[in-house]
Amino acid sequence: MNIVNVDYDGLIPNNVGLNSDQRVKAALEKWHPGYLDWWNDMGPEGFQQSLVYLRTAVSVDPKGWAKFDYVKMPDYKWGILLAPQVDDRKIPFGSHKGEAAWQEVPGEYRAMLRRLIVIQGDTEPASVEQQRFLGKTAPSLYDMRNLFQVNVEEGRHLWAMVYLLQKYFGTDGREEAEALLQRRSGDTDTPRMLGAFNEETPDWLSFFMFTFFTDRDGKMQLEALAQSGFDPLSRTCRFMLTEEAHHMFVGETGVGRVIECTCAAMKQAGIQDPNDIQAVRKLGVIDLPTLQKKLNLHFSLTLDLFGNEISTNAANAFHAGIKGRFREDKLEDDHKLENSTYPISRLVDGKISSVDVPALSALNMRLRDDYVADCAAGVGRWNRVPEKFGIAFQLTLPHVAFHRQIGEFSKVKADIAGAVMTDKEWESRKGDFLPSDSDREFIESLMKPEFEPGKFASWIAPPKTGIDNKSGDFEYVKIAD
Ligand code: BYC
Repeated sequence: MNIVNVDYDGLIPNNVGLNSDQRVKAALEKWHPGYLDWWNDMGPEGFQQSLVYLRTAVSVDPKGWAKFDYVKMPDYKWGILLAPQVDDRKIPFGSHKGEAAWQEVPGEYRAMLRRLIVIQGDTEPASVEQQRFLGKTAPSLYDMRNLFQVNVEEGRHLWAMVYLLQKYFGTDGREEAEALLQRRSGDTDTPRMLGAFNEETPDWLSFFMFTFFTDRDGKMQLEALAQSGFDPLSRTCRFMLTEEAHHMFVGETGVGRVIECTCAAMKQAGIQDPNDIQAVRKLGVIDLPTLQKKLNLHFSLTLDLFGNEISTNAANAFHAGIKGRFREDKLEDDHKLENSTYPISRLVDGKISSVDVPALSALNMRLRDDYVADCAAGVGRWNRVPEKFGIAFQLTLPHVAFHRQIGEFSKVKADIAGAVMTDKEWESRKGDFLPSDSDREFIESLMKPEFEPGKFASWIAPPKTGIDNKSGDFEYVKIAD
């Protein structure tokens, strides 16, 4: 079998030799119709017959792994692709550090591994469900195509997790694979597993913020799982990360283009004060303070995805060699952490303080700190745009205690600078920090579709370059009547 190039002959493109694994092949072929039913019911609404200029993974060679072509989304080739196996790979951390990486599930860690794979798998279809109505208000065909690209790849990431469940977890794996198609984002009876994946993505600014912030949690979690001593999980996540980069590109450039459009319109209209919200909104663009509120919302929702500050689950997963740290292989310490400490923010006597705790129990925070640093770098890049236009406004990340539902800070109300406040103060000031109903209505009023090739809605600037180097007026989606 050629591990780099993908076998396209069967129903399920793959580089895992499915043809010689009849049991798993049959299980996946049985799961396939249910997946397609889910995609047709819960995938992008109104565009299933349209031809979309999509990239499909045809190889796992980093030098050239994708091809672009027009595809109807239900005909997309959702395949199973693992990064090539590293010869003689060793478990890089935890109590088994230095032992040969596992090619089969170690019995004692089976439940822990299954849980992590199921949680990861659950987020993928959830995001498709959250974004299913956005096509109808796309600000351009370019953006619509990017949305659908993200959606089909999240679908593929579900396949990636389902492959692991079907191949390595027997009957329970099959049951979990079925359940992944049953849960629904936002459903009161059968919600998705993690909070942020049950929120709505009601408009395109939310979509861009989601792909910047929440897909970046995806990156961090996948990086941590890519370090896993369970080699098939590591290889799966490594290839998923290749695709994930584009999702964050969509978010970062999407928000960047919104800022660009706002600043250009302000400059042209001679508006100096970014806080003159009404004047800016009259230009048909999104004012920067509202953008900041959207940022506050998505950042805080995403922080919850890192779990609790002190976590025995995280300590056990690291100790077991199942889930590592961000870029574990680049860190220089003993990779066991049994005698180390790590500083985390905690509430002490009602005040937020830094406290040293055992490093093993603080691994969620370690990953979250790496995440915050990664976000801050992106926000810094956004801030170059107002600077370029000479507009005195800088976006900032709110304090980690702001607007939290999980962990230490869910017990208190804090403002964006991290000052603890009473419930009453919070009620009266939350509209300063988070989008209010009228902010939401304003954004919604801008969400008018622009489906003419090469044209863009009033509130977003065109991209610097096209996808696959296509020209500005390229018809990225041929919309079916
Ligand atoms: N919502 O010990 P703790 C992506 C639960 S995004 C609800 O702190 P742990 C993507 C927790 O399950 C990446 N419940 O938990 C992005 C536990 O419950 P049990 C997705 C929550 O395990 C965009 C209890 O609280 N991948 O790929 O250390 C588009 C105790 O908590 C939440 C992963 O997350 C929450 N937010 O940390 C598409 C990787 N937080 O078991 C895709 C896999 C905690 O005691 N998951 N709880 O009943 C993990 O590594 C961890 O399970 C978590 C939680 C980081 C999620």
